[in-house]
Amino acid sequence: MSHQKSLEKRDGHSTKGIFSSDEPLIMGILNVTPDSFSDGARFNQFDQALAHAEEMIEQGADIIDIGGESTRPGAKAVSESEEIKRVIPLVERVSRLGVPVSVDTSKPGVMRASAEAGAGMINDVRALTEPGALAVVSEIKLPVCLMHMQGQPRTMQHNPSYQDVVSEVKGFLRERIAACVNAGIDTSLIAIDPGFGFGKTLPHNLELLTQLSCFNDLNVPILAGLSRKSMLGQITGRDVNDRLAASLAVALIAMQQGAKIIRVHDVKQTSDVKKIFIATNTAELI
Ligand code: 9MG
Repeated sequence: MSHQKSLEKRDGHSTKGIFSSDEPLIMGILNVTPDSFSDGARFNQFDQALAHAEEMIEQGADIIDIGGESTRPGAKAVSESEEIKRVIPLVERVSRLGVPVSVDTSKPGVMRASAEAGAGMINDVRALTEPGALAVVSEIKLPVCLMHMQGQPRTMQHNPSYQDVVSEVKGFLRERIAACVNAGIDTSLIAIDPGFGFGKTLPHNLELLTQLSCFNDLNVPILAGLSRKSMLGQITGRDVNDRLAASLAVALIAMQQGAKIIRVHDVKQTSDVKKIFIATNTAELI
């Protein structure tokens, strides 16, 4: 059965089965922060974002990840009401396009509003550590991705330090899975993410990538977000808009290590990588 068919439908929206796919899923990134648009007017931003979501779905996105607060190093926080204003109308509209919408947020109020607007998943870079977040996700019963971050976006790249990055990140994620289960969240609704670039140096990121398969024994799907990240610029010397080849290379490495969701900007090209990965991993060919 194809992964599309394996996605369950609830009230017209694909939800629970989001993590039951055997094939890697492509999560297309849709940022709705003011700096992600060519024009300042809000209605124009909405139209541009919607058109971008439609394009990514056409190109093979399995999930659209909508975020209204930048998590880049040095980024400023936004209020809950501003985040709701930025993302919820789009969540409502994009949810009708036939693929699950994930909402990249750490705020319980945004999580609840997203569920009401038809979102199919929560992507939390703070792994539900904000007060009230665990309770809301337990109540709304949406799949959730728990990401590791050392520090906070504004300062996280100042001096990241670990004794053993893989075991510390894994230990944190194991604890957060346990916290979710204690709060009543079913393990079938949980995914994890080591958080490439979130409070990590290049050697930390490389260790996590080359040992990503170590996270498989947490028995929940792994999400990997490496697309255009600065670690790729550090390796190749290329500017953020010139990191496609590097992003595709690390997407394939992540798939080969067992990542089940790949968060990317370049959906069309990553879809081809996924096809190559599937073709070289199907039983008939082995
Ligand atoms: C929102 N966001 C930015 N980078 C990310 C990453 O690597 N993983 C996840 N889950 N979310 C991210």
